[in-house]
Amino acid sequence: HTPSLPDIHDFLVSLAFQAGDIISNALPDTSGTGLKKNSADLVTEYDRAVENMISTSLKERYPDYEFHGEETYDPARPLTDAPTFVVDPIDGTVNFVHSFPYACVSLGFAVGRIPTVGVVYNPSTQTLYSAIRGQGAFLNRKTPLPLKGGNTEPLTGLDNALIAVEWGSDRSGKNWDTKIRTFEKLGKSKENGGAMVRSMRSMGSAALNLCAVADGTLDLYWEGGCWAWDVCAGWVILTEAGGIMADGTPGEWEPRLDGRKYLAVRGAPNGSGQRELVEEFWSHVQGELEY
Ligand code: LIP
Repeated sequence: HTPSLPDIHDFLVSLAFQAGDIISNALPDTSGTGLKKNSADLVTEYDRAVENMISTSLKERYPDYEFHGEETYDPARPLTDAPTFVVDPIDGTVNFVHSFPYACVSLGFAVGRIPTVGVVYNPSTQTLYSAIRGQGAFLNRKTPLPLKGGNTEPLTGLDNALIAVEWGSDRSGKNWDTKIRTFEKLGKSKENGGAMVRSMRSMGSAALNLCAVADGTLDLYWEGGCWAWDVCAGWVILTEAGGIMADGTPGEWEPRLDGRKYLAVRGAPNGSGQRELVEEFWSHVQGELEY
């Protein structure tokens, strides 16, 4: 029989807590062992151990579903339309290695490439975000998102917005130039042709950035270069909390799960100001992101 979405949600929550235990008891080191392509792109034994635990458990319980995970990704087997678990065992590995408390396990489930179930757990703060498509998003399974204490008023422009952007791990080439020139434009005063955003954060976890936009503590998040496993779970949480996901590249209202360029905006009453904020942001993007 076909497993129900609540069954999948609850199983992902239990895996998130098990993963959280491994992450909390870990003793990572910052010395540079486990570099992937450079000193900003890390993988630890814990990323591999957590992914292995998660994929083994998922294959046992849901043998018919595909698995797409960061540490076992094979470019020859891209994401398909089949029901697929899309998993990042530790999103924010740099933070994890430095014990900066903004890392999480990100467990998504996509059907027809549509993010359908999302579970994101930060063991440092014991914060669980989760959502099922069409059934709302919640903090710690009880409190509906967006949070009452978060910003739920209409969006009125980048000058009133707290936004997240990320450096990513590519530190050269055209994409890097595009990001840095965009960051400069976003921050600069209006008299000098900038957007004068209220402020920008680069906290180092795509999944937690999406959850912060979902709960209303951030207004917007833009990134190019991250992967489906970084965003699948957070995407469901975001949209179930009333937020919208557009493409990181100007003009694209229909982002792809594996498109590697994303622009998330928080919920607002009747979506008030959401599309305008996306368009204002796009007008400041300084070039093409090529992923
Ligand atoms: C990281 C992201 C981060 C992004 C990095 C990287 P990891 O995920 O969440 O926001 O800037 O490029 O993809 O590698 O820690 O799982």
